[in-house]
Amino acid sequence: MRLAFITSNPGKVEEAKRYFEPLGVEVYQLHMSYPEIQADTLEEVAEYGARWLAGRIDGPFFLDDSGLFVEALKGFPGVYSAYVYKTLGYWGILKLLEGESNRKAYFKSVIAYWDGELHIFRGKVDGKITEEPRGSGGFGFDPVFIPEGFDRTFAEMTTEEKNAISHRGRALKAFATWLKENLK
Ligand code: ITT
Ligand code: NA
Repeated sequence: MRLAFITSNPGKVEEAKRYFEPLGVEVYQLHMSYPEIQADTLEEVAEYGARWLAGRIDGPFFLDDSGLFVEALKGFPGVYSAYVYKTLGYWGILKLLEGESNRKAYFKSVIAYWDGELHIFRGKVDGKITEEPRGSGGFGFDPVFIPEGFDRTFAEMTTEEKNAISHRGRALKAFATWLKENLK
């Protein structure tokens, strides 16, 4: 089976592939833009996108909508993470947190899988925002995020290490486990 991952982000595809190879499912990147609505939750954004794409793509596909939620910023950038990353980058987050001692944050991923019906899988990881960026792996906000129980940023980890604990890794694991049960 071939499974399209609708995303503009090759880093996400890199993380996803490893979960499906063992199932004999080939995940490939399909860069197709879809409307990312302004909504309060990642779930709404993911679901709207998947339903919009459903009429336009043959075969099963999935997409992932993720966000970084910073406690001291009342959850910002959250659903605006992609926009904030493009405009301010992770430096913008460090700047907003200057002098702030509460560095708590979490990442959340919502995967929407369409196979004629919609299936939603979620993952979350708690952690904190660094004072300075560190590491060159991963993508996005990885250089400024340290997951709970670690002293390295996601950007200082291998893909395997990040996957084992990350928001996306957890959502992908739930998805791959479900798919294994439901593949005919
Ligand atoms: P899509 O085409 O799949 O939407 P995107 O990069 O725009 O790709 P999102 O809207 O889901 O993805 O992501 C929101 C932002 O959060 C975006 O700037 C990402 O780089 C960042 N982000 C998402 N997952 C991340 C992760 O695992 N580590 C670091 N940053 C992440
Ligand atoms: Na996006």
